[in-house]
Amino acid sequence: MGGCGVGTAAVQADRAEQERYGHLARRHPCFSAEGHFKHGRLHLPVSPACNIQCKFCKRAFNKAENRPGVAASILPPDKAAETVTKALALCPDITVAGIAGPGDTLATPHALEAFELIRQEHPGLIHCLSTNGLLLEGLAERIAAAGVQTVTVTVNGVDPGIVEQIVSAIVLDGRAIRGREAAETLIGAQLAGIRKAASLGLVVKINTVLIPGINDSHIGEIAAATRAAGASLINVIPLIPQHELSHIPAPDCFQLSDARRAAEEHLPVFRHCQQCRADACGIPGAGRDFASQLYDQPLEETFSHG
Ligand code: CLF
Ligand code: SF4
Repeated sequence: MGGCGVGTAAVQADRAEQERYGHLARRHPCFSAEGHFKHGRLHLPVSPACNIQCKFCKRAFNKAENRPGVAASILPPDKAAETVTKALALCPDITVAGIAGPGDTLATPHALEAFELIRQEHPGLIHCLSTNGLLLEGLAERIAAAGVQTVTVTVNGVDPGIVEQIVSAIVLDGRAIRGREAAETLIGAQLAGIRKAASLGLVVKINTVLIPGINDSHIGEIAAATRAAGASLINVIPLIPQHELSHIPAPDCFQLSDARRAAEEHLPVFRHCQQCRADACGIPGAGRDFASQLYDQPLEETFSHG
């Protein structure tokens, strides 16, 4: 991953932010380079369904692919705590229990139920939740009460004209919404959710999928808007071309480097993302994954991806 020049304003922003979440970042593999190579994360694939449709998202259940949205099978929330115990036996360096899918973590109650159970048995682990943000504002208090300390919100645009090219529909209060209205609603919900989560003391990281020709000139605006809402860190990840966006080539390392530089004007940038599966288990920077030992279950034909 390419290194970039960092301006004075960005350096000052980095320092201020890192003072705010440094105590977590050192123990979290996705919030600091230091943590990435030393500490592990376990993903519990408890969330089967999603409430939006991203055009690049093809949900799947299998053990062969290594990318977000893929999990071998869905874990029942009441098995989460014992799965954490097993994972810690396989990889004692795990410091983070994360839930990142395979669907959206807030579209069903499973993730919060799982965190509430894990917290009782493993209170020392950082609880980390990743969401599309549609329901974040309304659930932020319950998320904080469940012991979650770090929240990742995937924000791929803050301009409805851009987001409507990325998200085809959302479902809110039982109503399917499409096109421009869906984009406007999602952006408003994400920014309100980030504001609420940050106001409760949660550390918010932004994940942004870099999609050439759609949001590649917009990354600085995403970082600025999410920072203004209270985000502390951003992770710009390259598109995996699939589904309705399979015709768009993945960004090359120059495009990725330019996008990260634009983001870094506003927020510290995390550069080590592994684009993990929703059932990943291990130290991301160490290149060894224990998911196949942990989740040796038959495949299920149901929803996937997150
Ligand atoms: Fe998981 Fe995400 Fe928490 Fe990390 S992953 S929910 S913040 S514990 Fe990390 Fe994996 Fe990249 Fe995610 S390397 S895909 S940024
Ligand atoms: Fe988008 Fe994630 Fe939902 Fe897939 S699971 S449609 S990537 S929010």
